[in-house]
Amino acid sequence: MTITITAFESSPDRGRGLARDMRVRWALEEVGLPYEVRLVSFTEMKEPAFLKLQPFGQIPTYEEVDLVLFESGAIVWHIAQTHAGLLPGEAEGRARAVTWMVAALNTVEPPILDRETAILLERDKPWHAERLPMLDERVRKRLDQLARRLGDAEWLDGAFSAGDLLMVTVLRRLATSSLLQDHNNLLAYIARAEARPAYKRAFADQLAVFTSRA
Ligand code: GTB
Repeated sequence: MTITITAFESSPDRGRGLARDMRVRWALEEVGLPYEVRLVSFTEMKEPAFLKLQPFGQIPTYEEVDLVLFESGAIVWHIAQTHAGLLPGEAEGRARAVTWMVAALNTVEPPILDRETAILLERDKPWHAERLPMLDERVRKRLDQLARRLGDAEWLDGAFSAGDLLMVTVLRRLATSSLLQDHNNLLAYIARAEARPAYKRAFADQLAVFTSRA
């Protein structure tokens, strides 16, 4: 069974693992599935052939025999559901891990994205300076809540799960800001995840796309 995913041919993050193919690569590495990567340009992503795979013209996509998936969360969930290593065996533990997957994408990521979008695309707007502190505050609130819940635990709910995988990829988007600095436990949580061999393999592979062209 060949699995093929798509990733940016030229990622704006220059291989820092911030684009969403990183989640899928990492999940595949965690469960030990081999995969191929098809690199796509921004132009290709908007062409009809790609839109058949991903109606919004975005990476990542996932192809496995006749199955085509998009949405990084759905792809990670599919991988986690069909292979051991990313979800607990018992039903309640699985449901809690899925809850953390959804929390990462639905509750923690949106304010982080709003802030990122404002910084990248709205700097020239007359209201930018007034809006940014409000966006910072929304992120801070989520980080405070998450840090309180994580406490001294290693992972969000027992053993490492797809919930941690998604949460860490979301938190990493704040790496260039100072917002994480107030929470040593979140910094340690991210570092613990980044130390996993599967994470390291996934990171190295996506970085190689950039360094092989530099
Ligand atoms: N909800 C979808 C999912 O989770 O799969 C969102 C997919 C998505 O946003 N894909 C982005 C994309 O294809 C790449 S990951 N954008 C091109 C477009 O929309 O035209 C987002 C991203 C891009 C770049 C960085 N970076 O350079 O730091 C970080 C994150």
